[in-house]
Amino acid sequence: MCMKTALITGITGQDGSYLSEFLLAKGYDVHGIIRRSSVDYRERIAHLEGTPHFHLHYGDMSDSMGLVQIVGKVRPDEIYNLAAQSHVQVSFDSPEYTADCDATGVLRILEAVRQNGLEHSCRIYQASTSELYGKVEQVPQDEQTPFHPYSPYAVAKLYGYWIVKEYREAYDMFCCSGILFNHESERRGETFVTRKITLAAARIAQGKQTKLYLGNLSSLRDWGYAKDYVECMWLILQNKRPEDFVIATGVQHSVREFCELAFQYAGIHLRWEGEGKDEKGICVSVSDNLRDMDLVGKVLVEVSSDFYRPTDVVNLWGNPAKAKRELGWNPAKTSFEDLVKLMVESDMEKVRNEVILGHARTNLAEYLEKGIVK
Ligand code: NAP
Ligand code: G4F
Repeated sequence: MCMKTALITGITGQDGSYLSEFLLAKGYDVHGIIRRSSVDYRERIAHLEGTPHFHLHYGDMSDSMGLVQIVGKVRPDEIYNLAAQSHVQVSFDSPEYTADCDATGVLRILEAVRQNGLEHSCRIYQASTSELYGKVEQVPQDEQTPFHPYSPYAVAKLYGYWIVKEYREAYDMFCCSGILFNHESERRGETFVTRKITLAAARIAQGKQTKLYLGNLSSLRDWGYAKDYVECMWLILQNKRPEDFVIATGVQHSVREFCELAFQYAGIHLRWEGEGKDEKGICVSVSDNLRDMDLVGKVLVEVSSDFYRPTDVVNLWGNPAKAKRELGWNPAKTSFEDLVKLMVESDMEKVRNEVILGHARTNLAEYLEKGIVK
């Protein structure tokens, strides 16, 4: 069988790293686009570098000339466009950059394919998002639910969604959007709420942090496991017809519930007191191994308005019926409980083995205070 070639933008991200592993295991020749940076820090794909069939190219979603060149050189059978400024809160601070990367960037990829004459041979997956539903008009959300984007990030991604649909219809290209609901993992960026919580729970349980500050605890999400979701990206491109799919678990939880369970897996039982910005998570008991840590009765979680957004999406809940029926994808492979557990276990281990570089990255202030990093 002839080896297929895939090009992944955003290969250094959470999803890019899992997708690379998935495609390499399927026998693909995998090419990825990375950004030049002053620090060569590619933690998520370091284990793949130097292996056969894994290649990296410098490029940027804001640089169409570079993208045209890479696509022309690689001549991929499949492109997975995962690169994005993916943080919703950051999109309020950098709206123009977010639009350039997340909206116009999609157009640049589509045009790079067309300009290299690959529009009828190359299939394109676009990383779309449940954020498109935004200020939701229906729960749960499926492929027919109207969009109501509610952040600069979501507005940019909406352009990506429509330009993909437009190129599919105008030029008969096989390009599709996966409307993915939140998916998390041990490799999730540390400022997304789930990872922020599991890392804090692990650090508090090991005496390396005293408190966790969060924003809206009542926000509801449909959280799945990233490793399960990359399979679906691939399935969408193996489908007979180019179509868009909602990818979700169909189960919804609040930030508060995620937090409570994560602390529980770290050996800390929380009780909630107060409401809104005055709500607090207080330690009511600890597991035997944490008994000498003096945590009981202490406030470990507080709300800070720093983490509130100008407009927040608060009720995401996906209906994955179409993906289940037409792609044979199993949305129930990893339960919410298993997801939280595997993230906490991984962070417990990481915090235990924190080396100076990693520690300085997550807690520079503490290291400066101790005089280890000048
Ligand atoms: P992520 O961890 O933040 O990774 C984003 C990737 O995009 C990184 O490799 C990053 O490179 C790259 N990137 C950012 N700006 C770029 C630019 N200007 N040029 C080239 N590369 C650039 O995100 P993720 O969680 O893996 O998500 C992957 C995609 O799915 C994103 O498009 C995201 O918006 C979308 N999505 C994610 C979720 C989710 O819950 N995870 C849900 C729905 C949709 P650096 O490493 O250099 O920063
Ligand atoms: O973890 P989050 O930052 O993820 P968000 O905004 O849902 O975006 C993620 O999922 C999208 C799919 O729906 C992707 F398109 C996007 O790229 C990204 O991967 O926040 C989740 C919820 C929000 O309602 C937020 O207001 O948690 C709430 N939250 C409460 N406290 C917090 C915090 N979010 C963050 N990041 N930090 C907090 O302290």
